[in-house]
Amino acid sequence: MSLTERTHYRTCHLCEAICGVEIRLRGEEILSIRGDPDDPFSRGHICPKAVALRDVHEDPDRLRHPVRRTASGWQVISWDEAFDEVARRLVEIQSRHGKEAVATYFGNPQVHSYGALLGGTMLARTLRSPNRYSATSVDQLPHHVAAYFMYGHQLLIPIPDLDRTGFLLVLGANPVVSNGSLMTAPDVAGRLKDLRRRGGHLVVVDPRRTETAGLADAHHFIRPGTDALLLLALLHTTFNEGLARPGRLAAFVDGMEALRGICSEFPPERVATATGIAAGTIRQLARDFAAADGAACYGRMGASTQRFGALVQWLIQALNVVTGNLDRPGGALFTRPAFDAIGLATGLGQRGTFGRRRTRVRGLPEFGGEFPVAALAEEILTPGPGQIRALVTAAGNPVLSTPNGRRLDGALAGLDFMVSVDFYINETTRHAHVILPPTFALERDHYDLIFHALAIRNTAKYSLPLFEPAPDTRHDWQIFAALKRRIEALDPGRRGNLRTRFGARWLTPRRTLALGLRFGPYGARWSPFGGGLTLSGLARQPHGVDLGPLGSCLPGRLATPGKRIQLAPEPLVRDLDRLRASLETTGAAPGAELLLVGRRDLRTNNSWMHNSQRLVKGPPRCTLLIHPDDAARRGIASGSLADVASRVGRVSLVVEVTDEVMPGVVSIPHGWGHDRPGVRLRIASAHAGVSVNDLTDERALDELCGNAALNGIPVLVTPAPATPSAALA
Ligand SMILES: Nc1nc2c(c(=O)[nH]1)N[C@H]1C(S)=C(S)[C@@H](COP(=O)(O)OP(=O)(O)OC[C@H]3O[C@@H](n4cnc5c(=O)[nH]c(N)nc54)[C@H](O)[C@@H]3O)O[C@H]1N2
Ligand SMILES: Nc1nc2c(c(=O)[nH]1)N[C@H]1C(S)=C(S)[C@@H](COP(=O)(O)OP(=O)(O)OC[C@H]3O[C@@H](n4cnc5c(=O)[nH]c(N)nc54)[C@H](O)[C@@H]3O)O[C@H]1N2
Ligand code: SF4
Ligand SMILES: [Mo]
Repeated sequence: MSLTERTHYRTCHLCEAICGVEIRLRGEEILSIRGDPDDPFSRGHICPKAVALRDVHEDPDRLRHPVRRTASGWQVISWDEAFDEVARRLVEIQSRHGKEAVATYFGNPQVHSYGALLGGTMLARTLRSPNRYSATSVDQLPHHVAAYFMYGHQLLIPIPDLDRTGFLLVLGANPVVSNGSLMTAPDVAGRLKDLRRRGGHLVVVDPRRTETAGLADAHHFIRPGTDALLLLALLHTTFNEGLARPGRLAAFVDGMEALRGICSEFPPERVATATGIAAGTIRQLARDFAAADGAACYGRMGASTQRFGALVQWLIQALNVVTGNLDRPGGALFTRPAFDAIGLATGLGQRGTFGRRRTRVRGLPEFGGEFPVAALAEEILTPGPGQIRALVTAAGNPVLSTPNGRRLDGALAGLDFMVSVDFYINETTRHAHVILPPTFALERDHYDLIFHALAIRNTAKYSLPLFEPAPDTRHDWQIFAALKRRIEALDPGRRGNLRTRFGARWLTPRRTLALGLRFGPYGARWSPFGGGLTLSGLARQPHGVDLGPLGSCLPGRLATPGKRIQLAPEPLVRDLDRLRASLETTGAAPGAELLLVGRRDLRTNNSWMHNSQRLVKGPPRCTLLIHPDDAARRGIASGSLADVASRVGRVSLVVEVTDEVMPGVVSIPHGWGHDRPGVRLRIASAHAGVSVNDLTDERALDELCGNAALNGIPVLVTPAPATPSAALA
């Protein structure tokens, strides 16, 4: 019998670049995964991870059925048994200790699955606990804070107009490797080369000469954590030299004079030592930025997960506004996505929230209904009313991804109950009492609710499932829905009235998507036959549709009262005191300590793709990068082992001596450290590496919003006396 060959088109959901892939099959067997040349947005581009979609799909370590932890190991149980047990335990703990005794943690892949996103939100609502955590506070929280205060909604984040800009200034991002973040753009490297080719400029500011810096006109080393000072000095020059030209924005900007006053305190000379960037260089950079025909300043992880992340994201916006580059082609613009969650939310008057509540132990503020995850361990470990006793994790691995992961690791071991919605037994889920494994991406449909809304072009694409779900498996949303129903059955008080009950049942993620598209900015609305987007129409265009470049939409799109941009929001202005105080202490003579920063690798995806042989093969990539001067001073050579110690922990790993990092700075990638007992990731454990988050510090925060400062951690580096095998894997 000859099996038919077929070709399937879909979006790779692994990172934010949303590349189109073409998957060729014979029967159920995947023959090849390539870039889809007919995807109008990615035009055939993919990275090595797309091919590993197959490895995860076929991974024998991937769970297909619920399991319960027993004294003699993991026991497969039925879905009914699993759902009943989880619902019973959660309700029991909440009725005994209060709603806040159950916490949730949602990880990054949640955002890459519309079903998981919508379903998870429903479950969290049913749990009614204020103790909600997610990967947001080890990532992009400062972007939301700046957007909330300046533009009125946490999701109103302007996106650099990468294909048309004349000048891209990049702070603390390495999109050539990360493939872009809060800037969905397949093939960033190609687009940056195009930028240079059309005469545009790329300048990168980073304590490491990154792969992105390799494509730039200029790269400047910066001392970690000092970007806010650099930005203030750039703004100083802009104001001082008459380069402030907000143009049409001036009609709806508040706070221009206040900002000018603030910046007058920060001439380039004042910040040169602290930042490590010469005053003349800062001045010239400000002039070049202001002179460009369309310029965008863009900052990501390095500019966000640091002590002054929110200040940095605010001042990046401010630079774009003051130079008239916000909301203009070639600058930074808001998107107009086909499913417009922001439009929906602002239409309903929802703007987001900040500081409505504080964490019990340390008093860290809530943002958008969540607490900073740096507080999770102490909320579990500290006895007293309100203590967290049970945890629901979904699509996350906080033991490897949040600061002082070892402490959290220990805290999870002491929980009364933990359930994880995940298909791997990893460093976090090994602590669960029950694991509920969802289907993997190839068995479900896909639409990027979030990343279309953060893209450099407006596009839309809907992918059908490639495979039928395996027998007796569940999608994420079905797992969440089943738990929700059982919790409500045990505690009918949470059910709501008839209407909301019916709504919750009827409004599946797919129907929500269909409605959102139909009544979105390009939607068919009530018309059954006329033009306009519908879900079924999109399904017939498997390469996706192009909806055009980003366009101006201000002031209409603003969600602030009176639709005005707030250029000097009070909470951010107040936080400058902390920055001023830091200026007194930074730039002092270098001590024994080095500052630790992170990095990413093309063949990783945070912590969870290391069980693919093709992604981990080759020399170890979890290494310590150190400058030759710093290495020589410590008697450390390339290939040897070094001990790295911080306030909270110590790791040993292989050294690479390189002048690509700034003197005084060392770099370790995150997402490694798979050698913990009980982890069932055979390939990953054989290439374990160490977890950088065993060094990062839960006390190191952007204190304004509680985002973790994962970069700029002081560490001591010494030659390692012995050779732990894990570090060599
Ligand atoms: N291959 C791959 N791609 C990914 C991921 C992955 O794990 N692997 N993860 C995805 C996710 S979840 C995200 S959020 C994005 C992140 O995307 P990016 O932000 O582009 O990724 P990073 O490589 O972390 O870049 C951060 C940069 O900041 C620099 N840096 C550190 N501290 C400072 C500082 O104080 N100031 C300045 N100016 N720079 C600093 C670091 O040296 C590093 O080069 O990547 C996504 N894409
Ligand atoms: N030091 C340091 N720490 C960092 C960073 C850094 O740059 N430096 N980066 C931070 C950033 S930007 C992020 S986003 C976080 C990520 O941190 P997390 O979101 O906590 O963890 P991930 O490593 O993304 O793990 C994702 C988990 O989801 C599971 N999974 C994958 N797909 C699905 C699915 O469809 N459904 C379900 N239910 N589960 C799924 C995987 O098996 C894995 O267990 O890490 C952060 N931590
Ligand atoms: S860049 Fe991201 S979306 Fe594109 S193929 Fe690689 S992992 Fe997938
Ligand atoms: Mo992230």
